[in-house]
Amino acid sequence: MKKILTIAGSDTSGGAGIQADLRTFAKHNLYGTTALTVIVTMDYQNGWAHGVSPISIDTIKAQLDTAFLGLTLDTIKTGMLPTPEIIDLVASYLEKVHGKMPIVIDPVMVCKGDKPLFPEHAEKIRDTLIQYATIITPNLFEATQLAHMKPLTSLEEAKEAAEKIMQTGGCESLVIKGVGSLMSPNTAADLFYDGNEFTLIEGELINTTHTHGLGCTFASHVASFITKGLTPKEACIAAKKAISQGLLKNFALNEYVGTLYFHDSFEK
Ligand code: PXL
Repeated sequence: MKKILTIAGSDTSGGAGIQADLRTFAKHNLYGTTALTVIVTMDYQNGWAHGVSPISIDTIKAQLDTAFLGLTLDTIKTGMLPTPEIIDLVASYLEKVHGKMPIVIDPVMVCKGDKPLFPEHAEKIRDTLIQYATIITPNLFEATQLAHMKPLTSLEEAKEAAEKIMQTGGCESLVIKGVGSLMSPNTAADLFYDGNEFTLIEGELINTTHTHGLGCTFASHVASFITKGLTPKEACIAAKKAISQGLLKNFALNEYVGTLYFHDSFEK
């Protein structure tokens, strides 16, 4: 059975993080293994404010040694890496396997809202991590930060951001999620770029705020489809379809947050 290691955080509410990752891998009949970087909690009595508790470096290292030394990995996916030290540690492990297996980096920078988890988060991810990626999956905010640009306002600017990220970061490919919201009329398009050509991946526009965990789930689908033999571009197209199906059946977790349903199975 093919194995994916997710190096990511625990979302106690269950919609995002390793909970979303493992659920998605399972839907693909892939074996998920984890290195937990942080535990995220939510304060129900305080507007669902997020608490972020990083795991100690020693414990993360022990988990990474477990996976890298003790398991035969096929693919690696990263999610929330909440401190510069944790990013450095993860990068040192990715360096060892760079070129030997696909690496999918979801450059998670915020928990809720638009405040990065620490100052210079984007620079740290860009300068330390992205060079090892087969593909990175930023949303509009993350792409803006990684490209060091003002908030993106058009598809042309999104393309400029993609080129900048690739030049400075050095990833093999990237997909900027949600560029359709910059287009008129609004669409649900994502922008894939492999350094040569841009592909606009259109999806169904589904009007809901129940989108918690969407980014983690998308990146996990991408990692899963790549593990099953699709190219990064094909994987993004397939992941987009899977996400649309999940969003059509979105549901509320409580009055603050809702998430997407997970479709029963995703064959290639
Ligand atoms: O969606 C970003 C994200 C990633 N990882 C974890 C999270 C969240 C958002 O809450 O909790 C663990």
